[in-house]
Amino acid sequence: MKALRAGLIGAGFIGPWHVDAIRRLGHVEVAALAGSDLPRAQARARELAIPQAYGDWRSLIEDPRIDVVHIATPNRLHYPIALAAIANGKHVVCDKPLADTVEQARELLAATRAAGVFHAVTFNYRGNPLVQQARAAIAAGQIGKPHLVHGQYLQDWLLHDSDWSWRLEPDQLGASLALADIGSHWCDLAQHVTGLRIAQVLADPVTVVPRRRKPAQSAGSFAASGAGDDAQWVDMASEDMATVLLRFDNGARGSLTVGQVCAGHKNDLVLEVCAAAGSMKWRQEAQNELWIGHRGRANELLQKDPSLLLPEARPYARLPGGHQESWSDAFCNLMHDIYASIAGWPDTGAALPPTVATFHDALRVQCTIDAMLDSAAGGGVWTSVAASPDP
Ligand code: NAI
Ligand code: SOE
Repeated sequence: MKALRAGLIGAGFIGPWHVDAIRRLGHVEVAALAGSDLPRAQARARELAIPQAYGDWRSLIEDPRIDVVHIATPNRLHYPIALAAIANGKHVVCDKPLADTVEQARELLAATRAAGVFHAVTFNYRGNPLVQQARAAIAAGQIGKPHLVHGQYLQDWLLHDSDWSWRLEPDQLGASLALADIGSHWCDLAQHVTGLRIAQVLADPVTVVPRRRKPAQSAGSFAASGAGDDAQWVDMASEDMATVLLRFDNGARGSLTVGQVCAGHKNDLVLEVCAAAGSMKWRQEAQNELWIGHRGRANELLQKDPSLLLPEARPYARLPGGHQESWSDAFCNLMHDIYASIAGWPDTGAALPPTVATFHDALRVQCTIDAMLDSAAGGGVWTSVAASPDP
């Protein structure tokens, strides 16, 4: 494979996991990092052993040595950075959500096509071996035609009014909180696993914590609550919880509950598909198990074990049975497929591995979240998801 050089923009929580996954591949160098100011970027680059630090993302995307730009900044920066990186001929790996609006996501997709660069969004839950097992089993007709696709994505790190993050600041987040931040993962996963498309939605978002104390210094996601005496009360504009009814393009019905104010749920993404001949359920917090439900015999709990998986899923289980795989292993699986695709680009374009969510997939998710917001703005009415162009 051609030796590639990656540059990371934004090195908070997820950025270093991009670096970890890239490094585990062994043939890609993480050559530069950009942060919001130079001294902090230099300190972070030292911690992560990255040779070059920039205090401005524009310098990184203008660096001719960089082949692939990884975007791991707050959401509102994804669009301008991705657009500029594409214009500079870089391949782009953007964290989710791709953009703030459907129009921006469409523009980014069109720009990648005009520039001929590789594009991916890290919908990383696709990288789990048992997610790929469920996908392959459903595609092979093992449980028949789905009629119900339902689940949840629940967290509790925003339960207290003293919990704070840039995700609560509209100028950094965008129009939506829970739906865009975690609902986006679920919508991608549900469509990826079933091969169906969410066609219509009826959404009921709500802001459970209407006012929060913004600390002078933000602690970041999943940090313990910590507003001190100097905190300012701020009114919340976005939803921290939502229930959504779904209609899929094959007539299947569904529902999604998202919430970041649900005590005890840390990163609790659950997807269940009920179909004519059986059901399947995968839970992120128990990611090494796949529940398979039967009508006429005992249910099964498939433990992750490469020797028991379908050929399509087996490569994603890197360890033997009984050796648990984790969130970061799934992230690495995704990065493996991304870089294998980039190495063969543009020839690989027509047949990307299933784990690779492109800007096209991300646009579809963006249209879905947008339809949910429109549904709520219209008073809770069924709303069609706008069509996205063919891949
Ligand atoms: P974070 O707040 O921990 O990190 C963001 C980083 O971006 C910080 O280091 C900040 O200094 C930096 N940054 C801010 N403005 C910048 C600028 N102008 N130039 C360069 N760097 C800048 O946030 P976190 O949790 O890492 O989220 C980042 C993005 O990744 C978000 O879009 C989020 O939705 C996504 N994410 C995805 C995950 C996944 O599972 N795929 C997991 C966590 C986050
Ligand atoms: C916070 O809700 C967060 O870090 C999301 O931004 C990620 O996308 C999700 O995977 C974990 O939780």
